[in-house]
Amino acid sequence: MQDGGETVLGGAVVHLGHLGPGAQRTMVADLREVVRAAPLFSPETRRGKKMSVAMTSAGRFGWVSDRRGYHYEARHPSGVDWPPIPESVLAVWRELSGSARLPECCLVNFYREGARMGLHQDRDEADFSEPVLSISLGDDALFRIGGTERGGRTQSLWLSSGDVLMLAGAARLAHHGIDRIRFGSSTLLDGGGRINLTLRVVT
Ligand code: MD6
Ligand code: FE
Repeated sequence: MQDGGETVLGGAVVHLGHLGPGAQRTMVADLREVVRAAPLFSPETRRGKKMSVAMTSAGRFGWVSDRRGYHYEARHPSGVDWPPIPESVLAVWRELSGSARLPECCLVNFYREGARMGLHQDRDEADFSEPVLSISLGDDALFRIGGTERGGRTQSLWLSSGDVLMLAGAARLAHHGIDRIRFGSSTLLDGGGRINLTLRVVT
């Protein structure tokens, strides 16, 4: 572990540089196995627009988006079970989440050049007293966070590889998104890009 301290942005707690280079590489190797079992796909929004981010999941539930809207599914679109959440990822949850439960979904978001994620809330889970924890790997990303209500003031922060961000308590339902990535800013992933993992208790 190589901790660069903590900062708070709009109620989100960010553990800067929580994962050192070795831990990041181990996690990427574990994620290659996840993607081999459950390949990345590009979901459509409810309006039928392709998302710029490619996704897959690990755990008991995976997060999917299609014409029926956003929801959790017990299987990958190919019909296979989602692979288990890697131990290297669970270790971060155990260390930082403060939760007595384990995550039931690890959503894997992959950002290629030009990918972004619009402002949204994570609200498809049953228990908002459980935190959502996210891990950034690869290229830097401009993270934006606002309040629980739409349309308020927002604040931004560049997230780097190894940073861990937590939405909990009053910030659990804050709007947030990724405006852009600095493609090629990290050498962690061959070919560049960014991986973001979000860990959630679903039920
Ligand atoms: C991303 N993150 O960093 C998008 N959600 O690519 C999220 O959507 C997110 O960072 C919930 C909690 C933390 C997050
Ligand atoms: Fe989110």
